[in-house]
Amino acid sequence: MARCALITGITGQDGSYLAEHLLSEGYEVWGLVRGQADPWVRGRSELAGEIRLIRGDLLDQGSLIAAVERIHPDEVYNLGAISYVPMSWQQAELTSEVTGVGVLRMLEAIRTCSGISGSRTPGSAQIRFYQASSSEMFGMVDESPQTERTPFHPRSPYGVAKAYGHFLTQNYRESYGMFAVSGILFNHESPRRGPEFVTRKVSLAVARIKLGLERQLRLGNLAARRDWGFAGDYVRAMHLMLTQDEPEDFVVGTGVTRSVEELVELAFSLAGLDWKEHVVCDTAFVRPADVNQLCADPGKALAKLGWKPKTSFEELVGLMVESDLELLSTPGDRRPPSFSSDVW
Ligand code: NAP
Ligand code: F7E
Repeated sequence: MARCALITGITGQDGSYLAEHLLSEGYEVWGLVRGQADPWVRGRSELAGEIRLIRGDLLDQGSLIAAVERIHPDEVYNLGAISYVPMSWQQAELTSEVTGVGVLRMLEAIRTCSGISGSRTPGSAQIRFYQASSSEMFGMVDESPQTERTPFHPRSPYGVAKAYGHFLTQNYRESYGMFAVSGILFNHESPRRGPEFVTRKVSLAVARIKLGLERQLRLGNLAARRDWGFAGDYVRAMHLMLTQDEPEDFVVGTGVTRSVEELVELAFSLAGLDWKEHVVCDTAFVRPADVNQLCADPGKALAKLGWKPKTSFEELVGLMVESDLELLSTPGDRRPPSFSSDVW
């Protein structure tokens, strides 16, 4: 029988790539969707019609229990979150509830549906759980590169909420013997990235400027450094983590760090533009507390998972610029296709 996976955050960047990957591995894939509107995966997946949907919300414990009871998944990937760091200052309580306490609700849904009670019973839970932890937990780092043992010093309500979810996942593993793991993923991007994140903001602006639709791009901290990889590569690591014999946490990144300025320079040059003629620094985009630099040491993932990234930074930025040039050059209705299946 096909293995069955439930993905929260199916409408997001990673949800779509993970769903495609699991479908290609022969999985039955379910996605949790919230709200009343007819959901769709923002045209992100050719395979949208093959994904089954169930209604639920990380704010609503009952809906998560009902989803797990209905589907009986072999694996749960908790990707749902408020994931945009600046929003986490504007809606700190909501971020804590969704990105942080949402992890507790999902773990509790699995625990209760698996009939696990107070005592530690190793291996008793059949449902394997993946938590989308983040390099934002490292925050203000005093060692580089960062490993699974680097201490956390989160710099935003988002980073704090992720640290809570991370420790809780570890705690449920240790308390109840659940197969619950965290992937500490560094920034990963794609043509499906939300337009508010810096890579996509830049690739969209390059396309607009190239096509004469705009002249200026306003950005915040150009000195910030990130370890940027391709989302399509990173979802393979998520899946590999749930196929291990023992539940363990892994850092996933490329091990190479670049500044926002380097990103901008490359993206503009790919379109034959000089970034200095178009980019303006605007304090409106500077954060109350930024993470100045992050760089992964993915050594454990390379050695134990046999995972490694296939897409270079240059290829990634090229993909994004090319995709946005095509997107903005194409006239007509680019509304994405609907899911063909019903929503539970
Ligand atoms: P994303 O594109 O922002 O997607 C977030 C998803 O969360 C969306 O599907 C959204 O659904 C869903 N969501 C929001 N509130 C929810 C709620 N109350 N209940 C259920 N679902 C809810 O994020 P992503 O880039 O794919 O990232 C996936 C996960 O990895 C997130 O947890 C993120 O924090 C984490 N992460 C991302 C990165 C990265 O660089 N991309 C790095 C480390 C960790 P709607 O469409 O309904 O809003
Ligand atoms: O910012 C700087 C900004 O918003 C990257 C999320 O997926 O990765 C992501 O979080 C850097 C920051 O991503 C602008 O100050 C400058 O230093 O693309 P970002 P993020 O905050 O690193 C982690 C791993 C996650 O887990 C998160 O969910 O770029 N920057 N100027 C700017 N950033 C934005 N967004 N917009 C600017 O104008």
